[in-house]
Amino acid sequence: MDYEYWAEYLHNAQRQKKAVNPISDIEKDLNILDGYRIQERLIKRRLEEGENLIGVKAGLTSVAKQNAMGVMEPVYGIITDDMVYKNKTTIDLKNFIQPRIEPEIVFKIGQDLSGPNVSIENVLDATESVCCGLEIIDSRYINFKFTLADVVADNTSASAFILGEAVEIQDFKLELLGCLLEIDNEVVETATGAAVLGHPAKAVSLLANWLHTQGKIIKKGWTVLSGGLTNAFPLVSNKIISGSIASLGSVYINT
Ligand code: OOG
Ligand code: MG
Repeated sequence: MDYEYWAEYLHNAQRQKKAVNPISDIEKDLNILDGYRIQERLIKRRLEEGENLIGVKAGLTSVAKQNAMGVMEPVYGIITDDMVYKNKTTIDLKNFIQPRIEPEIVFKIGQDLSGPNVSIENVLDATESVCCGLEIIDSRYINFKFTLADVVADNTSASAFILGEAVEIQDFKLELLGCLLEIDNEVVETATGAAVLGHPAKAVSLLANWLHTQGKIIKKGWTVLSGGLTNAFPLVSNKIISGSIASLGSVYINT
């Protein structure tokens, strides 16, 4: 399989803001490892174009998402500085193909975190701060239709994210924190931290353990998106979207 070809295929779709057919339509045997090989090449291109890697993201970590997408396993992607949008600003939807938004608990890692056997406690010990985040996902595939391997190749639909104020990790229980997603002051989705694998730090631990199998670690200073707590909500223009997490505060954007 020509991984470079498929990386270019997805890279162009993103640059031209034009959704494409899933790779698995052509590559019938595409598996998850192929997906990661394509993702690696896709990211390499973005870094060569001047973006900087700032962390990683977990996806499909909530039951809501797993059911919505019909898959069971977490998937992982890379985040870069180009994906960061400022809190309380207006987002131009022309920069996206079919954006959707989801609230997430985001970790700032203060010490290298390497597998195997990373536990929730290890993650919390290595965490410098947490914050409320909104992730904008934007599949490069027509109508968000893909297999698990396809979405891995597409860097797990990573597109943009907005971070709230960093909060030092204290003795609050992340799994108990309530979360609201509001559009024009109307609550459209609710969840608790436990919606992500029972505890959002679980997603980070799985990510560290998976990276270990690839000879990689989660590095000090990285930002880690632990996965959408709710279903993702389609973004349309002229709305105010806010995500709030108890004890962590709120993030909002205008479209
Ligand atoms: C894949 C990305 C999932 C999350 O937090 O679950 C993700 C998708 O749903 O397109 O970012
Ligand atoms: Mg997400």
